[in-house]
Amino acid sequence: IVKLNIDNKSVVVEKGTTLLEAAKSVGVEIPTLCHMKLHDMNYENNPGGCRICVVEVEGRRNLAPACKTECSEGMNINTHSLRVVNARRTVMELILSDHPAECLTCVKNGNCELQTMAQKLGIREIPFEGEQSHYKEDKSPSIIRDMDKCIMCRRCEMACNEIQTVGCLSAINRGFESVVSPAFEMDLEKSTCTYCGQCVAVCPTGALSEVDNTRKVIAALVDPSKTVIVQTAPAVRAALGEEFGLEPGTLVTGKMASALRKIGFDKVFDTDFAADLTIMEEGTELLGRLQKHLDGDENVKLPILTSCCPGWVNFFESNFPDMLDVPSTAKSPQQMFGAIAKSYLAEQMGIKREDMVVVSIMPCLAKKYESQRPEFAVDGNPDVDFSITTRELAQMIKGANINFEELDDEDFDNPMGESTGAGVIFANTGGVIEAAVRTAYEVYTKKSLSKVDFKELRGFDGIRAATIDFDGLPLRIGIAHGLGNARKLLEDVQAGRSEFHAIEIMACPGGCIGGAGQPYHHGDTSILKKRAAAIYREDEGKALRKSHENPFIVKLYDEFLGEPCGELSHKLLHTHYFD
Ligand code: HC1
Ligand code: SF4
Repeated sequence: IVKLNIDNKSVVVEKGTTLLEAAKSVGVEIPTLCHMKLHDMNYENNPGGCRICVVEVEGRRNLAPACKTECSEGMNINTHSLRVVNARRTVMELILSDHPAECLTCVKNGNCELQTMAQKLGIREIPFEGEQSHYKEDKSPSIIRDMDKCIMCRRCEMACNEIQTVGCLSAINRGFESVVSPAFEMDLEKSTCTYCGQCVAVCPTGALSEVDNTRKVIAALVDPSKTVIVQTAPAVRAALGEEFGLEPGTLVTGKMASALRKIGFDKVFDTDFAADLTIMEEGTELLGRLQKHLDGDENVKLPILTSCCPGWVNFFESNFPDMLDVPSTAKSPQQMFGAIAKSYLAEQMGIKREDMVVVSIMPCLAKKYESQRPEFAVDGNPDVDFSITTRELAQMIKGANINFEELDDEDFDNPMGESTGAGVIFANTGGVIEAAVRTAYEVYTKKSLSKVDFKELRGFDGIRAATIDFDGLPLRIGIAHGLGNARKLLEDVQAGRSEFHAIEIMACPGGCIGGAGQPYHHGDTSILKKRAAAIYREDEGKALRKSHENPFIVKLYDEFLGEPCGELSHKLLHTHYFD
């Protein structure tokens, strides 16, 4: 334990605590551009690079970086002396001297930590004439790298290497030339990037951003020959409100449906419907493999792995090419939605496939890439035409001058807008497998579940395990969120020592509620927990909470698909993987 004073407040902290953390514990926020701690997840980026966090330590000649200075007994710290403020301004002016002054048109305008800091420090001119760096722009189907805007905070490296263990981004070159890049300055598209986008989620500037598809969506909306329908992912409703100043965890499902109609979509549907459909297919696949296993088939692939997260799919395709037959073959709900919309629904609506445009609103950057995978198209016409993020939708709503807060709640359209609570909870880590258990239990045991909440599958620990009693059969379930955690479970499967029957994996910390297309959390990961709680509230409030009870899913199988994992389902709703 050490005692010290920070801005005349006495502070008691554990030995080894940095001044930055100690100050925070008494409500003194020392500004920084590079440091980021994801508290609930035990990840910290602390390269000590930006030097914005300098403070004055009584008795020392030099200012000290608060992020790299440990507290010691009796220290007297001043975090805002004139000398400190002047030093911060100079540091900021130097950082800005080689930063493109493109704020007006930058994707991060209004959300940029560099811009906010410049404003906070009252920077009005840049006295240094800096050389501008010029790197090539790198545009993948999901992510744009504009490294002229990189301030070398290294947060993206933490996300890519420590959280995700993808190992795609690292600093290359030296001095002024240094930049964060894939190896050999390769384009992201040629690298092992999974497009999870967690680098984008933590980037303080516009150096890393999502591909903006809103112009293409608007062009489709104004084209009278097109019927434009939209699907909204489960996680969007729990976060969109943040873009309009609402408290994190505010559910805006009804306002979102209303806004989408005002924007001009012809039909407003819900990806949750397709999540219910995914459970029918994936649940049937799980029970099929389980039965074979119980019958003594030694070749059956268990555990089955969920396959709805395209970041995760990209990860196993690159990192575990010897295991491509282990994951479920079920397409993601986004893609199931597109496949059904452009076959069954188009026929019902009496329109040609090529005259229907399917737009998805996703919390995710990898979904942009997923929608462009060639296997998800018929004669070059994609099942999902454009995928946009929660942030892009917020932009469209603001651009259309819609007063979001005052919108009345509206319902989704039918038939593809009806969903159960099981579809909703896909948004949270553990939710996909909980939804699968609700259906698989009833199909397997032929008994009705008295309680559908499987709290043992919920939570935020990176790796979780639970056993569910299927009427005498103990079904062992594993859950991982974050690809680094997934890697650990996968290595067990690869080595033949996994005890699980089924594993759910989502690439983003928290699952889709923590997707990289959601409103920026700026390191405050408590926001993810509030979104998760909102999703469980929506589930609890639903009249139906098991996917197989969704009446429109029942009708879809009766009228069109036949049975889960049947011939037509296989053609439309299942896929295969590539190394
Ligand atoms: Fe997800 Fe899914 S839950 S992957 O996170 O299975 O993106 O929300 O839409 O497809 O349903 C994302 C969310 C989403 C799919 C569903
Ligand atoms: Fe996308 Fe969700 Fe996977 Fe993240 S967890 S990559 S948001 S699908």
